[in-house]
Amino acid sequence: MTKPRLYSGMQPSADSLHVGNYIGALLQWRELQDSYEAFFSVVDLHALTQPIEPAALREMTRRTAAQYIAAGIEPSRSTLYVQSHVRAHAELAWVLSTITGFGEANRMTQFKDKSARYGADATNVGLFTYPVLMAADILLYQTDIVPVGDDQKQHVELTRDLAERFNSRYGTAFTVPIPVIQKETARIYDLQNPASKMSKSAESEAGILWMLDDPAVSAKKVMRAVTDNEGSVRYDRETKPGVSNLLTIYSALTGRQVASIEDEYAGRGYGDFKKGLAEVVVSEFAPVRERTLEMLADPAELDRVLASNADRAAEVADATLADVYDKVGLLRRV
Ligand code: ATP
Ligand code: LTN
Repeated sequence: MTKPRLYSGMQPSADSLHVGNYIGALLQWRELQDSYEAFFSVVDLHALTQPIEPAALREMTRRTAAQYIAAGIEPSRSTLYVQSHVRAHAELAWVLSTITGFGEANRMTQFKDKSARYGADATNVGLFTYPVLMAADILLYQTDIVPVGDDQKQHVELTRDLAERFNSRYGTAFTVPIPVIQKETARIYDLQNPASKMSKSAESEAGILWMLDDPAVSAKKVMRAVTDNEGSVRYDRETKPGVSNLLTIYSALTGRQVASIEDEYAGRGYGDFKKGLAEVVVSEFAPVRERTLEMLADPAELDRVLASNADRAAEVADATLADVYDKVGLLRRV
């Protein structure tokens, strides 16, 4: 029996992924790759919408791919590739842009936020059409489910609208995908500022646990995490956001229930709790970091794996694109 298809991706916008990316995305991807035919991309074309040095982009693309693999995405089982290696993405995005309303694109809140932050002159058209490229990513693979964070839900809704619009205007070419939104418990906050989510683009590094941090640095960041004055290890997102965030990380990395961790540390101080968490973090990420660095030491081998996965992806993507080109009436080249 054929498995349903899954698609997801991340931008190569930092040298290292962080614990939020790991818990909120990679852990679930790894789990889902058994029951789905999964496609995971490093969306380098999307990364071009932000100012980025060419050499740095190349390096971050390899590093992101290596971290997917080190975290357990298996390139022999799932198709793990670089978006720009499959030309159909840019081509389908063009066709989809011609059925996307200007007003419809203009309602995307991520674009509104980012363009407000940068100002009109620093905002490029690529940022505006970003969700259309994302729709192309998803629709090329006849995707059934798209696991994403809450912030991407609107983009997947747009993808559904575009798929339905195309199918009814030109005949069915696309599977209409369903967004699978991660639970609130999968949201990780900044260790220094537990009101905002841990983010690659945060101003200070102190609250971000990078997957590739030296273990001693990770431990130090955990020990310095912001807590509160109450002194009891207890989950309460409202009044104890710092401690609750640490409990979430502890629970996600060990698979233990929050209540059992609370019990273990009942009557003990935050120092003990943080020491325990630092050990958990280090034992989870030290091997991931080592595997990543090993792969990065042999970039030619990594590039070969990415190339063969891109071939596999292109086979699926090209078939969808050919069907779309036919349906909209582009003359077939003989
Ligand atoms: P930025 O904040 O700079 O946009 P980011 O760190 O949020 O970057 P993305 O590339 O937007 O990372 O997200 C990649 C994946 O990681 C997405 O599936 C997203 O939902 C997930 N993710 C990112 N940050 C967190 C977080 N703090 N907690 C849980 N999941 C997260
Ligand atoms: N926009 C997403 C990254 C992304 C994606 C996708 C996610 C690009 N294409 C297709 C799922 C499916 C982000 O910023 N996290």
